[in-house]
Amino acid sequence: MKYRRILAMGDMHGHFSRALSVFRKVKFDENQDLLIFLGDYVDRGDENLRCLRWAMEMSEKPNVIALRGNHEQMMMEYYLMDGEGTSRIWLPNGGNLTKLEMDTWLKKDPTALKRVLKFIAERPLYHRIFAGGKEFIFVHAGLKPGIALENQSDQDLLWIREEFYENYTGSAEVICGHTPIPYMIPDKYDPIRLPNHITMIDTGSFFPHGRISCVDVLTGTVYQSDADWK
Ligand SMILES: [Mn+2]
Repeated sequence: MKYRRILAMGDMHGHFSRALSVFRKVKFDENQDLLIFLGDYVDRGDENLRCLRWAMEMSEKPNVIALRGNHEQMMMEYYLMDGEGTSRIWLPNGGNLTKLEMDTWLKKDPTALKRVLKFIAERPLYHRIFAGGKEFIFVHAGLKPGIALENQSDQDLLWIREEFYENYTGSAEVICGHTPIPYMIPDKYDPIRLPNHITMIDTGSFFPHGRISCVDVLTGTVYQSDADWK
């Protein structure tokens, strides 16, 4: 299918009003557009479950793909692995706020945990598409250079940073979240495109002046939440 726009939305991190702010501007047309969420719906915000449940709802639509981020990975391991894997680092990395919301929800509806964990487990770790004569790869964190997409480890797809940014030489355009732009360039809240075919779109949703960004990769058009939204 030929899409009118191929849209990628970056890390939300529990800032639902910012997510809604950018989504309204995008005016997503579910019959003509493709929308890919790059993961990290939860943690560090004050409406973590609203973001997660919105992603759950949206992912039911045929033209929406919701990837898994490392924060969903930590959350899933926290509930399933009893102190193993990344489960211990979830709470100190913003999971504490999500956990409080989960506790309240699970008191009211104990069956919700199963649905949440199923949703996270079913999330793809990347999405590849060919459009306009180009190859696009959407992924939360990035790719390990020199390794075929199919052979990438979950660890790299969810967590990699500098090794990818500095050494990636592939011809596919990679669109990723994961590292907030203001960590790389202070006070910058716009997506950036590196010379080696990498577009980074995590514009610091949990920063006081942060934004959530959505990019149409076919044209480079950028949509963003209002700078002063709440
Ligand atoms: Mn993130």
